[in-house]
Amino acid sequence: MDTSAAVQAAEIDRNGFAVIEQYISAEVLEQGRAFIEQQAANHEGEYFAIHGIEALGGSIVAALALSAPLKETLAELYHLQTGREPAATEQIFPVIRCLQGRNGLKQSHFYHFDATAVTALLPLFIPTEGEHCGDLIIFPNLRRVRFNALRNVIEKAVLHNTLSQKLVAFAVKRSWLRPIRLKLVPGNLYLFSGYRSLHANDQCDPAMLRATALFHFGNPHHDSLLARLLLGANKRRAKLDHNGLKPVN
Ligand SMILES: O=C(O)CCC(=O)C(=O)O
Ligand SMILES: [Fe+2]
Repeated sequence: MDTSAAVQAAEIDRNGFAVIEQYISAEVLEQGRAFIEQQAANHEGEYFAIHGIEALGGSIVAALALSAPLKETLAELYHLQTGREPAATEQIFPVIRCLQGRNGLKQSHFYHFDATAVTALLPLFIPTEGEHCGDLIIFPNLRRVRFNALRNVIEKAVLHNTLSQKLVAFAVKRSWLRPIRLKLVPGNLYLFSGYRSLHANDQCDPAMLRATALFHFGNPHHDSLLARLLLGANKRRAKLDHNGLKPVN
């Protein structure tokens, strides 16, 4: 077994996250930033996200999503967390999110569980000035990975609806709840169980850019029609298949 994955899995269970410092070199970070800057120029200072390997084609984020070492780490974490092997066809689903402008504020404190068991977050641009710098906020490991799709859907309906999201955001902003707040450092890789942990990002100054790459891996409900119909809205909106690739026409 990969011992570093075992250590990371134990840290995720105990502390809610694990971090690999300087996961990418300064040079690769610069390439990632250049890609973000190019994309940001097309979005007039407002929030945008790009989903899937094809849409991210040629970028360093797509290259990481296709890299064997990252896939091995995430597959091992999936195995350690769920006791099962991921589906043989499972691929990493990459996303970049760029918060800026007023719309960026609306995308903050948007508490959710991910569809996939393992989430790796690679910050590319993080504001360093001001009261709010877009910290990652995590309520770690609130639930177990469910292999029963119906149970997952019911749990999500209870924990994960507009009202509960607003309540959680309200309570966090008033410090009534004290989740983990991670000050993100560009180039580090943050690992957590997005499926088990309610999470969101804190807001940041609308004049600043906050850009993160997300690598989602291991959908426990990959073979469930029910889950496909009711969940995975992001991918449906982006007209991508489960693995983030354009379906063949
Ligand atoms: O950008 C972030 O800090 C978190 C984004 C996230 O949780 C997601 O895209 O699933
Ligand atoms: Fe997430």
